[in-house]
This record gives sequence, structure tokens and C-alpha cells, in this order.
Amino acid sequence: MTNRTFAIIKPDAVKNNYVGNIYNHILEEGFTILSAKLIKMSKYQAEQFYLIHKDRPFYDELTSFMSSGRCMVLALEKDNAVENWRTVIGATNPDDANDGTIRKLYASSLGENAVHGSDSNENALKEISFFFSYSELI
Ligand code: IDP
Ligand code: MG
Repeated sequence: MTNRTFAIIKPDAVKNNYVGNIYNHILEEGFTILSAKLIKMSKYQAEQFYLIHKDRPFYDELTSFMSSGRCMVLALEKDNAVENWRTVIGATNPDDANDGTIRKLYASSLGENAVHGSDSNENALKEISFFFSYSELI
């Protein structure tokens, strides 16, 4: 079944000029880019996006980092998009990520780990609609 996932190229990867390389991974893996834009989140917006982590000790660090600079948000489409994208990006901690994964190649640290990927179909749709309007997804 074709479905959608939501990705972010995080501020560390944008600053380090990895947007082009990460775009190539996306296209080579056969994802369709439904929509993409460069944004800078406010601290509040990052807090709302990561609300699920609000009780975790790294919440403030995470939301400060995610609002520290420009990032690219993307809506992607492919068969099993959610699971596929999680495989392509690799483990949360780049030290644990498999060779060839985006986080292994481009992440700076556990916190500044280059990319985001949705963890379920349900969250993918919520996250896409958090950042994209209907007309941006046609
Ligand atoms: P995921 O991005 O692989 O789904 P989550 O557990 O959902 O990982 O965590 C969300 C984000 O929070 C991670 O991608 C990473 O940027 C950050 N993060 C997770 N654990 C830590 C930590 O222990 N210290 C600092 N930042 C963390
Ligand atoms: Mg997660």
C-alpha cells in the first residue's frame, strides 16, 4: 500500500549543507516528494510538534535545537513509507546506526541527528498536517 511519511532535515544538517545529499538519498530510495519547504520553527512550534516528549529530560534541549535554525520539512510518499524511511535514516543515536544510513553519514550527535522520521502512519498524517496545508500537498 502506498502511504505517506513526514521527514525533517534538521538544523544541524541544513547548516552543514547536507540538504542536497539527503535529497539524493530520498530520491534514490524511490520516495516521491509530495511537498518540501525550508522553515524556521519558533520555540513554541517545536514544543507543540514534540509534545509527546514533554516529560523527557531532553525536551528543552530538543526544542531549543529544533528552533535554532532553518530546517526542511518534507511530505514523502512510497509503499510502506513510514517503515522504509525509518530504515533509511537509521537508529536515533548515530553511534548505533547502520553503515550507509543518513544518521550514520550526516548526524552530529544523539540530539543533533540530522533527520526526523514519523513512527507510525497515524503520526505521519498528523505531522504532515502540522506543517502543510491541503493545497501544498496536491
Ligand atoms: P527518533 O527521532 O529516532 O524517533 P525519539 O526517541 O522520538 O527518536 O526522540 C526524538 C528526538 O529527540 C531524537 O531524534 C533526538 O533528536 C532527540 N533525543 C532523543 N533522545 C535524546 C537524548 O537522550 N538526549 C538528547 N536528545 C535526544
Ligand atoms: Mg520519534
